[in-house]
Amino acid sequence: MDRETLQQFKDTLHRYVRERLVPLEEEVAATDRIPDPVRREMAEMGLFGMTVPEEFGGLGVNVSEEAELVMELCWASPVFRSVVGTNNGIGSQGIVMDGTEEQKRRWLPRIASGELIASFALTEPSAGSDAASLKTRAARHGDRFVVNGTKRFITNAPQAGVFTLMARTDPGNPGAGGISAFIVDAGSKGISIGKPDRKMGQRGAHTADVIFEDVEVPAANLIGGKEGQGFKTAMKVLDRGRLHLAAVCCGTAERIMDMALRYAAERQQFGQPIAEFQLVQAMLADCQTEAYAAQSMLRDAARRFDEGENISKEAACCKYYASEMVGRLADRAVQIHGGAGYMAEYPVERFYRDVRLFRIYEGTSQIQQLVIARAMLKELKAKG
Ligand code: COS
Repeated sequence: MDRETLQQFKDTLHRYVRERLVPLEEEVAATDRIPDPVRREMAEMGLFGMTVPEEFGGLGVNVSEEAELVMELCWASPVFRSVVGTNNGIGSQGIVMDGTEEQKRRWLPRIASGELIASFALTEPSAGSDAASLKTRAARHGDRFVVNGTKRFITNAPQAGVFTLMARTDPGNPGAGGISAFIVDAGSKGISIGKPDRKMGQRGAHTADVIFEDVEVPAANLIGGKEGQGFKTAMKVLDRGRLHLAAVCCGTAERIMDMALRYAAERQQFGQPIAEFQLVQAMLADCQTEAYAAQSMLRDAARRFDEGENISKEAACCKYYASEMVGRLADRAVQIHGGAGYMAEYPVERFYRDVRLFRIYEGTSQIQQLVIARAMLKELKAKG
């Protein structure tokens, strides 16, 4: 995307988010539902297919551009981003990165247009952080696989049209090498979706169990046509997803900071705006400094990804730092609001709950630390 087009797109999003999405936040939180017209408008803007290559009907943005657009979108409640999040991120990228030409042609255009919602089905009741221990089984029978198992906390599952599914094709290999990735039509016989989970926040964004009972998946839907590659596909998808998530955290942080700053500038105590007090200023300054640090990390890692560098370690650093950063910002913003910050009347209370998820999903902070430290040790070994 050239600079001018990107800037125009950002400007459009900037207006759309403030004029259309922010006024809907309360309603979405109260009804736990994104209005259908919003989904349609997002589809018309191309938001479902930002990261899908142009030849398959998407906008084909690189990670740097994706980060800028996602930061813009996340001025509004993060649940709006969630509508398009999986189609651009973990739901589609397995096909984009490792799918065959035929698989890309068949699935990506409908994902890019928003006709199909793409979900990522990795986590299971007994396999969360230890993703390689997953038990869902895909047993080969000639030109098809038969899938049995349960996936848990699957984002956008209730709306999903297609799943990127990780399942064990080699029962003799209990580790990462026994796992394969599939494209599964959500309408396949034998798939049932659990009731949407009741969550701490993020009302309007839905997660649910997905249960597979003797689901037949054509062998043509094995991503890349190769068994045993599914864990690596999932890890690559998560590397990119972690940069996307860091952008979500950075965008949300800007909004939270704006709320804190405006409140501090308006709220009078002891005869003056509380923003005049140095202890409040310290909190504001810490918010700004950390938000800037996270954005700088993100932009650096995104550029290096776009230049073809392996940035697994940096993506984990970004997701780790940005999600912890936005948690600290939300906490300070509530503190600056004082009693009002604890009241549902002020949006900062909702944001405080919403951002708590970012330190957990797509790899907890502890998993990011583990990925970072392992990479450091590997680099040391390579240096000798
Ligand atoms: N890119 C490509 N390949 C990768 C990779 C990456 N980022 N990370 C790991 N791999 C490969 C490894 O190279 C290894 O391949 P070989 O056996 O050929 O060497 C294989 O995958 C297994 O890797 P590893 O031994 O590191 O796997 P572990 O079981 O130790 O697990 C962690 C690694 C913990 C990092 C992984 O399970 C993980 O990310 N867990 C969190 C999962 C998660 O984010 N869940 C969120 C829900 S999904 S929204």
